[in-house]
Amino acid sequence: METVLNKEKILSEEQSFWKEEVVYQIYPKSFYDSDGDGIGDIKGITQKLDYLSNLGVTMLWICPIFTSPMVDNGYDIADYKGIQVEFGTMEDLTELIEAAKIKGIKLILDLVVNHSSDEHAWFQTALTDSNSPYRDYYIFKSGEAGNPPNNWRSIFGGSVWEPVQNEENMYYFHTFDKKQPDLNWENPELRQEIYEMINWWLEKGIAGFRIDSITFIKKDQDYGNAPIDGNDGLSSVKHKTRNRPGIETFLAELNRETFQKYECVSVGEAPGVPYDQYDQYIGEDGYFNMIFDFHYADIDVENGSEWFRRTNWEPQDLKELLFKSQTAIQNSGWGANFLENHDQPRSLSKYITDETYQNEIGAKALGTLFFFLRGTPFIYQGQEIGMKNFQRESIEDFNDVSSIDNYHRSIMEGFSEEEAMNFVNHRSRDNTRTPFQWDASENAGFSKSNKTWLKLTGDQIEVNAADQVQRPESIYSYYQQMIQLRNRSVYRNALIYGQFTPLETADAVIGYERSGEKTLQIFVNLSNQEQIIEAVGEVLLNNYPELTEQNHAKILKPYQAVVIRKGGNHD
Ligand code: TEU
Repeated sequence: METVLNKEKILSEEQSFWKEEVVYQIYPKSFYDSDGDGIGDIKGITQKLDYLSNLGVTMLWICPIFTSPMVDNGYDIADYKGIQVEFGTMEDLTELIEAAKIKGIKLILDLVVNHSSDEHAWFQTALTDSNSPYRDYYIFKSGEAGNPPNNWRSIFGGSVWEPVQNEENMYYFHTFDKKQPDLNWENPELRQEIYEMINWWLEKGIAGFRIDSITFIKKDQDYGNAPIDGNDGLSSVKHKTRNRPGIETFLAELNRETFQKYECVSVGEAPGVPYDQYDQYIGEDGYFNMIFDFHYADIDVENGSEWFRRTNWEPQDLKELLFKSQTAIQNSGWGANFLENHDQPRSLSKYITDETYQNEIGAKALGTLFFFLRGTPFIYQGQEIGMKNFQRESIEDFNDVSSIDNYHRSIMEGFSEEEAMNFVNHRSRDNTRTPFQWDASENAGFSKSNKTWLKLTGDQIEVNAADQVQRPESIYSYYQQMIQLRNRSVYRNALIYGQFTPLETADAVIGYERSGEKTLQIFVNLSNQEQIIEAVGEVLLNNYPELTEQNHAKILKPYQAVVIRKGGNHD
């Protein structure tokens, strides 16, 4: 495997606090419900800080908690400086920030500025008064001969254009749901309002932001039609609005006016950025400290938002994508590594293709694979106890707008209802949004009442935190050990700042090296067959009780994963 490494960059690897963090992502609606309304809340997070601190994480990313009609569970913000009632109050948030700080845990929030909610005061004014300055905070356009201004399809299905009531032939633009109108970044006043809001939050003492959908803020100003790419006669909005020329001006300004002024962390959600542009995003003067790369997260579908185009991927494909990603990021800057998030299915169900191993062995193997990559690891709630996808039978059981859209689009593309349901079960964003499984009880200990806003996954008897925290060989305990090894052992320097180098292995094994003062090798067998590896050294972490040696080689059992200190004791 050919790897081009920027040696100078690696030698001068700069130390930064955000490179050393272990981040835990919280979907607040589903984490812990402290007041019995069936919806998780901020106090619920504060009450579970011991659990998080015992796990060893050092930073929390909390998905949107701002005032919102909750059409997209908070990614539709009606007041950027308000807290959504069911999540609690600003006092609750301040209390959480303080309590977390005592435990050495920082907090980052979600910054959603590609769009707002249609219930935001700006949009309401824009709608009711077409002469108001707020009209230009959004994107309004006249239709063409009774049709919308163009043929773009929104990410959640249907046209990106929604007719404006009581105004003939007038539409507003939305990349996502129609209740999420896009903000018009071309307007300098709007941009200043956004920067002021960001700085207001940073002054409050949060450690930074994860920045939502940020590659969508620049739209091709011709607003021209694009080639039809589906049976609905539309063309994905991505072609003309994702990472488009001109975005560099907005992103550079955003960085200059906000993040750069603070000792904060900025993590961009940046799908659609080609590797040859990573320098601009995460290079020395990059717009962000790090970005999420989705190239391998979406390995099971041809296009992240079209779940009916499933692929038949092999471990070798994942390996190639992963190495390509790591190499590109290493050449430019720093990455944010993840197995799961609130938009993805559960990793055990996605990456472990033999169901027999969608268990503690499989979960630890995947943990090992991602956790020691170069970059800051992000653990998504429930991943550390091996939560899996559900199997729903009716589309009625879904809350996620994208699941409902993909179900109907699959049928429109010619698939049966059964096939459509199968696609949605595999990919639904609800898979990672079900209530956290705290214990084996009927509501999994998620809420003080028996209510839950979303149906449980249902396997809390086998998979729950109460069982795992007290069991030394559990997935949770294994994650504790991984965090310990990365952040608090003599291998810290190698595992955080060390160089990433791919290793030559059998197709089904992913192997890589992290080298700093010491050198560690990570091997993960992603198949249900035994695989031979060549490695010499002390085993530091293993998801099986032992590692078989045979004629100077080592044999990995199905889905076995090991971390080895290269060369043994004298290295
Ligand atoms: O998601 C943006 C988005 O487009 C993702 O669906 C992305 O394309 C995909 O993950 C790549 O595989 C963000 C939020 O994470 C999501 O929850 C929101 O629904 C969306 O923005 C709108 O705010």
